[in-house]
Amino acid sequence: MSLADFPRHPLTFGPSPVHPLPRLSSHLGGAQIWMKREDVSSGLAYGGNKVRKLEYIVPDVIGSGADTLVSIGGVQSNHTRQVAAVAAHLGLKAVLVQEAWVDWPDSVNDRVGNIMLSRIMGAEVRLDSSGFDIGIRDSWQRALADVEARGGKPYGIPAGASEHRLGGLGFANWAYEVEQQEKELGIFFDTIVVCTVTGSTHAGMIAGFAGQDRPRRVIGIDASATLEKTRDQVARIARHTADLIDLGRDLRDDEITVLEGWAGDYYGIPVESTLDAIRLTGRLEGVILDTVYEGKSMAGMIDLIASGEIPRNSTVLYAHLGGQQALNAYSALFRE
Ligand code: 5PA
Repeated sequence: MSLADFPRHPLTFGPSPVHPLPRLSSHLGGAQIWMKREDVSSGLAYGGNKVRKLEYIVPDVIGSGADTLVSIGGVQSNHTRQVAAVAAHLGLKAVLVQEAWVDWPDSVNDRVGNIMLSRIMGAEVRLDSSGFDIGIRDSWQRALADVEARGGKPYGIPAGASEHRLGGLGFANWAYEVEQQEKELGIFFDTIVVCTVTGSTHAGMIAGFAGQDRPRRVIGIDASATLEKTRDQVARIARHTADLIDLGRDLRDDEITVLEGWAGDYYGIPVESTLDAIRLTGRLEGVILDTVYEGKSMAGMIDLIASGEIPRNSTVLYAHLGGQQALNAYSALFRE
């Protein structure tokens, strides 16, 4: 099967916008930087990268006859907010396990931003004290069993929709979309930069780009400081997705690049380079990044350009995956 043979339930406005960042590019004195905007590509609760993944999962949900989506993430998970929005849009219920992935002292952490939006959209939100983990969790299995026990029909979506059989397809499609946009713009992005945590965004891109004629670098920036686990998960999902879409060859190890150095010590805790990258992008371009994900991948891209690791004659595409909704839980960091 090729990607086009998989059913896709549109949840986005169409291809996500692509635009240059001229002031950031000239500030860094080198590579031409463009951005592709998953944060403004859907009308469902501010969108983000999970909406695109869910486009390929929804047909399976509908086919299963489920009445409740059950998913999991941290208290400020963007993923669970997008699951809540898609459930509302489809007329389904949502049960969301929100774990204590981030030891963050902000007193409104469990009230504002993503979790507030999920509550507004009618999701059943369950706070759980477990820490960060991208694997399959007991609390999620329990939530699935509880829905069944009360007579519902649950459909499980794991963290970030990554450990789902179809989780990589959305961003394989992103790679095709980029190729199409390049033709229209008369441009070629030789380097893609993307934030990586549960892995299927980056993995889907790798599988999608691997089938294209002209090679390019897809650089994943680790944002959770659990590098080995992340790298394994990205490799596994990339290979699985490549098989699903009949790539017709094995992915090479050098096609799977996850770089560390900008996550700080913990998932969800920004470090100085994160805050610098957020301020720089805000002040030069009026584009907002968050403290958990995009601030860290932007910090990585800035350093890679400054060091020449991404050459000055490169044309770079930064994937903006959304996530600004969590910023209100980090207000103390931006008082000055
Ligand atoms: C997330 C994920 P992957 O999980 O597919 O690697 O994507 C990383 C990522 N940027 C990058 C933003 C804004 C994200 O929300 N978020 C998770 C969540 O629960 O929100 C899955 C972790």
